Amino acid sequence: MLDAPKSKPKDLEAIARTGGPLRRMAARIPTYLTDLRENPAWLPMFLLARTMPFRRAHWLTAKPVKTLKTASSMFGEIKADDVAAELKKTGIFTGLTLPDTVQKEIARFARETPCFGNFERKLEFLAEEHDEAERRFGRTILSGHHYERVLQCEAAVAVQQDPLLLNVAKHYLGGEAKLITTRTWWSFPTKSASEADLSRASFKFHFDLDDWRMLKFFFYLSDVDADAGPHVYVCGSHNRRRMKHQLTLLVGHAEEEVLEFYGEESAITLTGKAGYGFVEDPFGFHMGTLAKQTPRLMMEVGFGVSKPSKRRYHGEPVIR
Ligand SMILES: O=C(O)CCC(=O)C(=O)O
Repeated sequence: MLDAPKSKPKDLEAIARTGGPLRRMAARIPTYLTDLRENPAWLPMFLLARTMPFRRAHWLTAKPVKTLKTASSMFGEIKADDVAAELKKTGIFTGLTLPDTVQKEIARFARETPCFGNFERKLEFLAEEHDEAERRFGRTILSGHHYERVLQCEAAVAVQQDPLLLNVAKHYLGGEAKLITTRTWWSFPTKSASEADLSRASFKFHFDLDDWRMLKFFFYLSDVDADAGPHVYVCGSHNRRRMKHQLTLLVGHAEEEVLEFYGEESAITLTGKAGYGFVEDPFGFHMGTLAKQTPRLMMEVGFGVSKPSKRRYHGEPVIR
């Protein structure tokens, strides 16, 4: 058998996992420039939405929302205002479950539809061929996104369009809440990830800054235990930020700095069976850990308050 390959330095996944902060920022410059060209209002958001005074001012502009009677939801009788109240308190709500048939159908789609490795369209392969793809492309492949292909999956579109999601988003973000992302992706365990990859991956706490106010629904489409790359969220970090983390362009910070400020007990590791779902304010610190044993399949449906960007709809960065 061939030796497992090591990542090339220009690989975005490798830079994100193992590059220094400046290298990580430099790798994102083409993406930032694209966002700026598409929507010049992105720049003030990018610079100011990380500071608490500007964020709070922006939250004051949220349009009120009335409790409307909506069509029935695949999630049952969950009340949007209860979810929003929990989100306001802790930044996360963990009580969502996809119906079995929906979860199975999206997982089938994701297995049978080729994905793009490490955010690169030229690394196209089926999830079951992951090991072979690493050898073929000579790369460590940690992720595989389906990008716009997810919209060919009726079950995934049904989740995206479920009335509970928009209703929760409106109750939390305000009446102007709108859909901004839909993506499915694999996180792969890889024999070729070095110990350094594995240990650095656990220092990847970050917050998202794609909009002034955001909300992300995540659904596991495979069973996720401690070895399958569980998502970690720091409760309460959505509305409190140390000054040092407001006055830097970096969004990723060292685990010990984050936990020292919010307390170790604030970090929750989300494990669950396929179908398990949760919704979080992604301004709170969070991370996806590296899958060690089994691949993780995840779906995200995100909401924001500004004009949606074409690029971020499926989480695709710009690579030059
Ligand atoms: O893969 C994960 O669990 C985290 C994803 C994430 O960090 C994000 O969407 O910002």
